[in-house]
Amino acid sequence: MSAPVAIVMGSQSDWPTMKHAAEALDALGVAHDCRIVSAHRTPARLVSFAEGAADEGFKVIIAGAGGAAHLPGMVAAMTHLPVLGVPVQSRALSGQDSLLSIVQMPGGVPVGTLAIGEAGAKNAGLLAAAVLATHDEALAERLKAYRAAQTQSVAERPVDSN
Ligand code: RP5
Repeated sequence: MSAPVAIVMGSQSDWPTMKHAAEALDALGVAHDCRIVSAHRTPARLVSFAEGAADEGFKVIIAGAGGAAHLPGMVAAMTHLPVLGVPVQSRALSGQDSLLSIVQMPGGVPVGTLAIGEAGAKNAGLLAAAVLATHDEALAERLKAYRAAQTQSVAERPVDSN
């Protein structure tokens, strides 16, 4: 069976951020396929991926990019699958360029946009799992256990770290 989640990113340089989406999915036992798909450097690969994503068996796509981050919107334009966008933190503008590029989609072609950087990537993985869990009771139970463990890990009082 093919992986239900595709994680695509515009560059190898996005991987240190996007691997947090992969790690969140790993923690929940959700298979995923990670690929570099650049909207401007590999446009033919972008079209091939986005047009074929549903036929490949993907159910949710996570797309991360930085700067003029048109990748998530272009993917969303060519598939009916839900697309979760992750703004990668850029050097020049700290990811605010990425965020605005991804979040400001005109009405009609949605991209569900997460926070800038690692937190956004992690939450994209968790959100993709939550979408899949609506039709997968075992995954829903793993997601509940993940959240319960997270709650348990929070101490009631702070301690000195040194
Ligand atoms: C975007 O340009 C990528 O998503 C990346 O965040 C940014 C910089 O890419 P590199 O120059 O590091 O390859 O396409």
